[in-house]
Amino acid sequence: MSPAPSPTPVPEVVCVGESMGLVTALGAPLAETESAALGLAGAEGNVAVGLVAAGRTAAWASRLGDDPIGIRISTELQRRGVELWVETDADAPTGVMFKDPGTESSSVYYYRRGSAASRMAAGFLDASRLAGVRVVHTTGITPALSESCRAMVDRLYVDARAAGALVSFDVNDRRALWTMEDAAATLTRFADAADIAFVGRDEAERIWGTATPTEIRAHLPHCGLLIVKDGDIGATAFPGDDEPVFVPAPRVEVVEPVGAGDAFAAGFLAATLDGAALADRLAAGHAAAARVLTTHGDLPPLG
Ligand code: KDG
Repeated sequence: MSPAPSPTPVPEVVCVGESMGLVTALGAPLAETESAALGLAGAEGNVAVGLVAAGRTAAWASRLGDDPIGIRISTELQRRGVELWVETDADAPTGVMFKDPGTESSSVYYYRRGSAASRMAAGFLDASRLAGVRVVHTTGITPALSESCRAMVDRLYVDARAAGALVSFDVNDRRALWTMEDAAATLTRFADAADIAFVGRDEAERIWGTATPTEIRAHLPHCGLLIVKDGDIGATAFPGDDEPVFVPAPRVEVVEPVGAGDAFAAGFLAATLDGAALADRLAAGHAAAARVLTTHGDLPPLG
């Protein structure tokens, strides 16, 4: 009798959110350029890639259109070792994003309303699939996509907890997606309820008016472990009632900043799974972010 097939191992982290085709202007602004690079973007998919690059196992859960951009995204994520938990939608397209790159900040333009991923809804991810998963990661982009996505994130928190997984949430405010009022309230709710939350000091100031890491902590008192990133200065972790831990950022020559926050989250979560000390987890976040800051893509270079 042949042995029973071994069960598929459960990924350590499941990252839930939209990935899109990415068109980046080359050599001149989008309005003028005749050349562009075609790639992919999407915060949660980027985190899954970063986790795999750091030696962990990760799945990306989302929906894609039945189109070449969807195929491109799934092929690229799979090539980078990410497990796909993906539904294909025959009636809605894969979203696309255009980018005018800049060293300080890049301008982005979305063509994602009504996308296949925006149709994620509560129950999209069957709770039973989360058994054995250690971390479920999503970002503030996902609840901004649609009402049904927001309900999906609410359910995800409940199902992840029931499965014994940590909930990780990166605030990632994307101004173009929703009103400030909606963002401020919804991002507070999800960040405060997370086991691990990441937020940029500057984005927190923009959405909540909180100037310092301590003020951000006071705004999110219930979050299990709050990480406040302050650009090239460094990052502070606020663990429960314990003293905060600050680790300065390494000096790097920034080529393009988009994707660095995702890389930071991936590095931090990978070190968390390794059981590293808090300062080392922050340092791992900085090191991963530095690799993306010094290149043009959203993703760490292959190889
Ligand atoms: O996080 C870096 C980009 O990939 C990301 O901003 C794209 O998910 C994205 C979005 O919605 O802007």
